[in-house]
Amino acid sequence: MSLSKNSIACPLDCYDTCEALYENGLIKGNKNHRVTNGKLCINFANLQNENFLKTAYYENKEITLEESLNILVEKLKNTKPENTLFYKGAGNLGIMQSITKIFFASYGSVLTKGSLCDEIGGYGLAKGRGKLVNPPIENLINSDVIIVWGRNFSVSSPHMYNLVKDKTFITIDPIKTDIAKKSSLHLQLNPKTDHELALLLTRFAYMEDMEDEEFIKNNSNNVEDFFDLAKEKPLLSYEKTTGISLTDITKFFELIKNKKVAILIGLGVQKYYEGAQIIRTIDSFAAYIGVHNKDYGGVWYLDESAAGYEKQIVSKPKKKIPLPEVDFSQFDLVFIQGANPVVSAPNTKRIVEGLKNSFVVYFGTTLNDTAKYANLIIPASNFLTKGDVRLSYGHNLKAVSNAVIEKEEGTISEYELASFLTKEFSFENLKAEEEILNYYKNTVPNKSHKMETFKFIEELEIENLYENKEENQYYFITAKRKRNLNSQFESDDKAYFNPSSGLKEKEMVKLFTDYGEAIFEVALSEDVKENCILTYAGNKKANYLTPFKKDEVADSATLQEVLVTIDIS
Ligand SMILES: Nc1nc2c(c(=O)[nH]1)N[C@H]1C(S)=C(S)[C@@H](COP(=O)(O)OP(=O)(O)OC[C@H]3O[C@@H](n4cnc5c(=O)[nH]c(N)nc54)[C@H](O)[C@@H]3O)O[C@H]1N2
Ligand SMILES: Nc1nc2c(c(=O)[nH]1)N[C@H]1C(S)=C(S)[C@@H](COP(=O)(O)OP(=O)(O)OC[C@H]3O[C@@H](n4cnc5c(=O)[nH]c(N)nc54)[C@H](O)[C@@H]3O)O[C@H]1N2
Ligand code: SF4
Ligand SMILES: [Mo]
Repeated sequence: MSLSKNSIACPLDCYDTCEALYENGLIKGNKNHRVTNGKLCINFANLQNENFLKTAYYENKEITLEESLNILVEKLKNTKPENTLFYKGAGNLGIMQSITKIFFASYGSVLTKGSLCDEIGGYGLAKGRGKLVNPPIENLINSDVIIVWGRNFSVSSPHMYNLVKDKTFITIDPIKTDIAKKSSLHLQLNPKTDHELALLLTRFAYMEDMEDEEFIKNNSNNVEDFFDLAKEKPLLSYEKTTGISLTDITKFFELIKNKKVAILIGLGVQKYYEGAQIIRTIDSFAAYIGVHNKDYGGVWYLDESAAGYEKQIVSKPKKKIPLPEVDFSQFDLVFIQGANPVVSAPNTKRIVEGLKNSFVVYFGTTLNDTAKYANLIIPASNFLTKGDVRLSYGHNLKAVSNAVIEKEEGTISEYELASFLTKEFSFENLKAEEEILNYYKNTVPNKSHKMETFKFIEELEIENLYENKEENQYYFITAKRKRNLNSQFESDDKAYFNPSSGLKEKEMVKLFTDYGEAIFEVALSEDVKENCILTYAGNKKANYLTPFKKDEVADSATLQEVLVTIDIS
């Protein structure tokens, strides 16, 4: 982290949390930020070239910022607070983005809980170990073998990958991803069978005498129950359900035996109704072979980036509703900040209908797909013009942002908007912006990745997708892509199939699920498993197919809990 006045944090929602330096109008990656290591990625370049919003709009007509703020105040004063919704996305992950929550919670708006992203997995991991803290980056560097499990490591965290690119990799993923191609072994499993694979690996670990007796003795008292769970099914049955041969499992153990092992778990394993149970089974396998609590290796996921800090931005909403289930039509006014639900939230048809039936205020930096449905658009000032701090969910370094250029006159920062509204409604003054930022800049968080107790998972109650899948149906995979950041920047709206599908390149197909349908252009790729369809994050059609149903415990999106059929009529 740099304390110089010209550092800029990349605001994008990304594991790497890079820091840049602004010098004479040029922006370069900070060489002293260990993860950034002097380089920035294509998405940072995309962000620099972004056509930032400079004007406010009301019913599609340009108005001044002041007019837009007056309309907002007027609307809020004439609407019942409980009929308003505050909806925040992940367009900018700086901590100051949450400041507006304080106002909307005091005003009485409904807020959201859960996420479209990682909460299911976070819940599952915390359940077994009480907290969610990644090991320090040094532990990754000190490992020999890295198991990349449901994460496209070299694409979704390119800088973390660069730090360890010479290690031995094993990838567990239905898609032959970039990191799978760089791996010594790729286990191309069927989607939503990771819990079974983890149990199978546990059986082999036992046979290989790889149980970490010391970790288990010191931290846990229920390993027998976990092992009983692993023994419930015959070994060979796992071969069929997971699609992984026992020969490949043998190779897996040849690669990890007597090695320092790191496991990087990504979103892929948990986009399902029982995703929390699935990830906990993986973590239990990891604990069984003793990956935890060492000075090397460990398990990484998207951690609670603010762990170890005292929360400086505290809001107390009266009511919260699960994010994936939000129905905008239930509200008289919705305030959408830093989000693009028309592309990123599940079940696009329902989202669009909802937006059409509410007064929509959009507060963002660009005219995105959601802004098209807004009655009132308030332009947020861009990342180069406002101070912020970014904590990372991928590693233990932070990045600091300074206002390095003057903001456009017609725009307003999140802090300025929150202060303005707070004054208009005569609510208690906000804490000073500098005070909040200085706290995060100067505080060394009090956190440790070491766990005091570990509770192995003892039972699984999972409805397997493979049990319900018809021969002509496909699993639905939706994953990140190099050249865009969720719905920001260019999009790839194609549906990727294996050539064995018999479809033709560029052919248009109608796909449907229990939740919706859309027409896609076909792209063929050997990288996609035969029984899967791949669409990338930011695909404008993908979420027509996804369920708005939350998972079983974490109020979060289950984007892959769905089977897809091709409409041949
Ligand atoms: N370039 C780029 N980087 C990004 C982002 C971006 O949009 N673009 N987005 C950022 C955000 S918001 C996040 S949350 C992170 C997420 O980054 P990742 O954790 O890498 O998540 P995904 O790319 O969604 O999915 C990872 C992998 O899971 C695989 N997968 C799907 N289903 C299954 C399954 O059932 N089992 C297993 N084992 N694997 C499965 C997919 O094929 C995919 O390769 O990336 C961040 N970084
Ligand atoms: N099909 C499918 N759907 C997905 C995913 C997937 O992989 N596949 N991934 C899911 C995941 S992991 C995530 S995290 C979500 C992300 O979904 P969202 O949180 O909705 O994020 P984005 O769609 O990227 O939209 C972010 C918007 O924020 C605005 N913005 C950027 N910077 C600022 C700023 O400084 N201030 C303000 N006020 N606005 C700003 C930009 O204009 C941008 O349009 O999508 C989820 N949806
Ligand atoms: S890798 Fe991620 S954090 Fe780093 S510059 Fe690119 S988008 Fe930003
Ligand atoms: Mo995400």
